[in-house]
Amino acid sequence: MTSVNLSTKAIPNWCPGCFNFMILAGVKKFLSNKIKSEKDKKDWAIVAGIGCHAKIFDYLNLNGINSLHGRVLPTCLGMKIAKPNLNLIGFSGDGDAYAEGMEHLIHMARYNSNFKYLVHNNQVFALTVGQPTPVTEKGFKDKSTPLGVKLAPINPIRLMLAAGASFVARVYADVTQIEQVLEEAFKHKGFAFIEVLQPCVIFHPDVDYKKHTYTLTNHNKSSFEEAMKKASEFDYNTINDSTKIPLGIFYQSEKPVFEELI
Ligand SMILES: Cc1ncc(C[n+]2csc(CCOP(=O)(O)OP(=O)(O)O)c2C)c(N)n1
Ligand code: SF4
Ligand SMILES: [Mg+2]
Repeated sequence: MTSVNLSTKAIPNWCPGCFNFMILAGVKKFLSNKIKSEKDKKDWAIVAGIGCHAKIFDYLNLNGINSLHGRVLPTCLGMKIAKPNLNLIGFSGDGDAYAEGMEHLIHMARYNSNFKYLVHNNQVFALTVGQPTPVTEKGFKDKSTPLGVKLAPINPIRLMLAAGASFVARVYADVTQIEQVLEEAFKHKGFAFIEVLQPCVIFHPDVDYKKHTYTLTNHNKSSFEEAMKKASEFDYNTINDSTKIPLGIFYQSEKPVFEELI
């Protein structure tokens, strides 16, 4: 552990019980093992979008850019082109990543820039009081959509696999899971897509993902077909007694890194 101060003076103002607290704690635990002195901090940076997830930017005492909604990925890419050795983590919400930022997400799988990307998926636009996003389940109602969502959600894990991402993982908003997946992601050379199931206790409170999750074991993460098969087990739409949500690294492969090609 380190004596480096990773906390800013800002007091987190997420709702009591918000799982963003777990993500923050997991990220800090990971960073505290990597950053041993104040001087080391210059090698690290963070980027966040706009939303509840993005407040993490205010609480982590690191350099970076609090970017625009949906623009975390091009911001990260620019930073990596300017400083290829920077250890960089991007933070998005599901709205940020899969709605406003969708086009960047697909291209980043192709570019394979060497940074790590956490998507806090609470299946709603939480900061703007809970409107549905592209991953909200069919039938979900709120004031903006009183007759309920009519479309099935996208499956971001399948999408990232199809787009050619070289590291595709999903974890629950749990301190140890976050720390461990970041550890693996930073060993990976390239873009690491990590989705975090992060229940929003206010605007999407009824989903008990956790009791349906299980950890991928004996899974061949170099097999694209295996990864697709596992990714298809959960459709982000239905949660019933037989629902199973696999967690872990679905897929990992080697591929050229954009900033090294240029
Ligand atoms: C281009 C743009 N569109 C819309 C908004 C309004 N807006 C701010 S936060 C937000 C919701 C963010 O949702 P998500 O990315 O899922 O993050 P969460 O709040 O759920 O963590 C929206 C729609 C904005 N700031 N900029
Ligand atoms: S609205 Fe939801 S995501 Fe935002 S701080 Fe509250 S519980 Fe967390
Ligand atoms: Mg959200």
